[in-house]
Amino acid sequence: MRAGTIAIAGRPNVGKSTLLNRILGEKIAIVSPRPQTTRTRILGVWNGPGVQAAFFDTPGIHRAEGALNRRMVEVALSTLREVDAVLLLVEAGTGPEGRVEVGEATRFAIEQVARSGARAVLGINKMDRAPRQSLLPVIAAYKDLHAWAEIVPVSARTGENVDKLLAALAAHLPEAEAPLFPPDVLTDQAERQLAAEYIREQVMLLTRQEIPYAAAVEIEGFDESEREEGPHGLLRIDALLVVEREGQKGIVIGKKGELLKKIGTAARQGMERLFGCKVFLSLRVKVDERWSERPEALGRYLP
Ligand SMILES: Nc1nc2c(ncn2[C@@H]2O[C@H](COP(=O)(O)OP(=O)(O)OP(=O)(O)O)[C@@H](O)[C@H]2O)c(=O)[nH]1
Ligand SMILES: [Mg+2]
Repeated sequence: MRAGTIAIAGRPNVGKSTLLNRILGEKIAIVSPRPQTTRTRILGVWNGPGVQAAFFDTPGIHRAEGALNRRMVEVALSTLREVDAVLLLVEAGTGPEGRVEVGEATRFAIEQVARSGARAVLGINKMDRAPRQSLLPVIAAYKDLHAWAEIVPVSARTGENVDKLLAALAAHLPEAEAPLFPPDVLTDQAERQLAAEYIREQVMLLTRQEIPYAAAVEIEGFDESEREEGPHGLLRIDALLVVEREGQKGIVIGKKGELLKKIGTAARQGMERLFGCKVFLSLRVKVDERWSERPEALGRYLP
């Protein structure tokens, strides 16, 4: 068999986490239309016939400013150096008049992959948004920018070509006597970490301006004493939504607490699907002054 590790890398917002979820058929990585949604590396193990691929979803590679963003990019770049192969994702988009423009941010990400020396497959994501006839020029624009092992257009949203992409990646994994992970391992995230991420996802989706980037989530309680599969099971989760300034606290709570309630309800519904039982979520807000700029605070708030 073949078994190995694959980093899913690329600039922010190209669909890395969406693709991981699509490959696994399970939502283990949060997704939002905002860049810099993923803050840490997330393992997702995929088992196919004669192959096991351990994927690492990574934060978007960008020219980072601030302690939090620098830490995120470090995580992505160090993962590139540790894996058997890299899947670099870019977007299929074309510019005005159908011209293909490979932007500076994408070039920077390609440069980092080249530097890592890893074998790289290029995935051109969001092909559902691109007219068919534009795919060949897009491929042509990327072809000579790096010595790609393969180039595969794909849609993480619709699933088109994901099978082709998996086959292309599997071919570049080392031969192995045994899989790296037991067949029932899906991710390395603990359930309380997934719960925190589901809450943060709703903050990314439901708040604006600087709030999504000022928010972190801490799980204080995860009570499984009444947990069982099905409609009678109950999971009690106590969570803290951490923001950076007093003014942000008022904003996320909202008028009569409405915004916080909306965040909590949406997150709870997602968790109930994920955990397969009822969830009672208590969500409160705490201020930790400028946590994202303090390197020592990052260890606490990054899963
Ligand atoms: N049309 C289309 N949209 C997609 C596709 N894949 C992802 N998206 C959208 O692109 C946005 C970003 O998706 P993410 O999966 O969060 O992107 P990411 O690369 O993980 O982003 P970061 O974690 O911020 O680096 C979301 O709004 C997704 O719904 C796709 O194949 N087609
Ligand atoms: Mg992501």
